[in-house]
Amino acid sequence: TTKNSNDISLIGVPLQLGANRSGVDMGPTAIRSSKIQARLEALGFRVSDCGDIEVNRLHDRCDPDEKLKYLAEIVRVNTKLAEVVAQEMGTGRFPLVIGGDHSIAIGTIKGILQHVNKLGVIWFDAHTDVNTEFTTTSGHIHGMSLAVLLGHGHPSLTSIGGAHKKLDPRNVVIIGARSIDPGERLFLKEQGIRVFTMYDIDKYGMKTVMDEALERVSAGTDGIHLSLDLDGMDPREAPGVGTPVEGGITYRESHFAMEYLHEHGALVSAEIVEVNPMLDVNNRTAKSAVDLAGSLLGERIL
Ligand code: HAR
Ligand code: MN
Ligand code: MN
Ligand code: MN
Repeated sequence: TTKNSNDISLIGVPLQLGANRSGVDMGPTAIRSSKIQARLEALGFRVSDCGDIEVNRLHDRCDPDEKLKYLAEIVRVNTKLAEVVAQEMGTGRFPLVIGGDHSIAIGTIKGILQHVNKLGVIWFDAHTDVNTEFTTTSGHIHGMSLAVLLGHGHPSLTSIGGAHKKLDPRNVVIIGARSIDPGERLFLKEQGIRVFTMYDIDKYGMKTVMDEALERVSAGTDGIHLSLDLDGMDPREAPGVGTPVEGGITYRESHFAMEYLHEHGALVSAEIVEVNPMLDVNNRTAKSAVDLAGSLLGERIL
């Protein structure tokens, strides 16, 4: 694995089809403009920017009743992404994927699973993204990516990178949840996934939450992946997201989580998703994303 790698591969994925809302496809540009590369280089990393995975712009409206909107193109992009992530990781580099909507977690994590057999995942998000085509009310695939990675969902999604490559629900935690659909509630319960909702963060504090989270994602695993959906943060501090939900994680709580995760070690990869510059205020959300990436990869206050 690439634990403690000094080399980072930055991979952009300007995909919006999983959210069916324009703007999030400009996330990689906004994050690069906020100087992510210089920021990581200042920490001593050698960063190579792999550029963007090509996405075909589909301007035709799809059927509003469709339960898997833009499935074919999302499968194609994620298949390519999984290949690129696996290839970069195979040369000992740390993949840092910048999106794009959260459906790209499918490609990112399937790519990582080619090298890390038992992977722990921290899913930082206001949502839980465990719908399937049978439970979704929106048809948006970004609301299904975690279910797919657990082996549940449309076969053309679950088979990306091999259907046997999947996450163990015991090694997955969700932090920051405050918008969960009825079908998702049932799924999370059946799968036994530990969800730290905003109630838990308020009640126990981020440190206690992170202690239990890290214990779960570390138990019997070979590495940890962070899937960072910026809508996990409070929309006052991260307004540039497609599906804001009030009452979120503060700027400081988010940073503490990143710093603490870095201190724990074992991080093998990360992705930053759902930054939508069209909805942003003075680029605040892209800047937050870069600040969080800094903390995650070793920046310290003192
Ligand atoms: N649960 C809703 C759906 O499935 C909303 C989903 C997601 N939005 C995200 N993902 N940004 O975290 O449509
Ligand atoms: Mn999400
Ligand atoms: Mn979300
Ligand atoms: Mn199952």
